[in-house]
Amino acid sequence: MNQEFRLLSMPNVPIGQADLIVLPIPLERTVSFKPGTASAPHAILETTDQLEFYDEDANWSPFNHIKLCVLPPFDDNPSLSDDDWHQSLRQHVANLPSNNMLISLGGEHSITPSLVDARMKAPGTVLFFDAHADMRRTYQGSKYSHACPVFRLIEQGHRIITAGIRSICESEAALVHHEPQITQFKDRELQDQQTWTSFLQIVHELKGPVYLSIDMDVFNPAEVPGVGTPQPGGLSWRQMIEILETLFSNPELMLRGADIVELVPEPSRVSEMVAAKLLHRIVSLWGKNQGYDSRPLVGSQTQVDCE
Ligand SMILES: [Mn+2]
Repeated sequence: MNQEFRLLSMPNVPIGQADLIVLPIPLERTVSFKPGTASAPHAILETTDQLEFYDEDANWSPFNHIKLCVLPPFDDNPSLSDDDWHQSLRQHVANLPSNNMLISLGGEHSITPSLVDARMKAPGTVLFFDAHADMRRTYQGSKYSHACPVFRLIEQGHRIITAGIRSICESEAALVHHEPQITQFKDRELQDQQTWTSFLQIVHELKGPVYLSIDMDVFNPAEVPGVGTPQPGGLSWRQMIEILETLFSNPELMLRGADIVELVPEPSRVSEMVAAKLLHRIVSLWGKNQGYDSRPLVGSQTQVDCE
């Protein structure tokens, strides 16, 4: 059965009227440890039903002003090769209206380069949160592995800022050392107050087009156990919120898109709640950054009875 996907149970406006597009991409081809990320987009959207419309930190209800369209999932097609499937994803995303915000829900991290390629034609900056370096040229025979997206993004000519890294192989460490396009903040470095402050400074001053990619394994697994390849250590929810508040406090920010990837739904459902609230929080902070809070009350929330 192909039921319509919704966020916070809100009806979807036609795509041409949407301020915000959410695209579920349940791709799971190259998972190497814990399977299950294909069910993440549905689990995240279903969990948004348990959120309040109101952002208790930013003190507003973003969807009073923002019109939303959750698209049907862009499904895997096992008859397509990796090359052809990623090409079809790029084409699909390039055909979407580009004057609005796009947030994609993975699915494995290999989707990010195709999304970036479709949304950011000129070289820009990818802010990449991950426990792993994800910089292998190929992994287990595939350049589309979830272990390779940063390498693909470098090939596309973007500047990469990675943060939260606590698992990296020798050749990746050498690449970070030699490749001026990469700026890396390891997880332990970010625990140092001075490094944390300089990281936030860089995030605050990003110029030109920016794409935000959040692998859920960047979080401490005590807060988010449901990921494909967990690692000890990691960011807290509150650190992530501070980073996002810093990113969206830049009035010049040109965010071209965002993704939340690599969630594996789990029995406690805490992990999908974190991802759902993260999605809501990105919308809220982006919305305020774009001035939606002073726009008319015509958002998708006005179509639902909240009582
Ligand atoms: Mn990753």
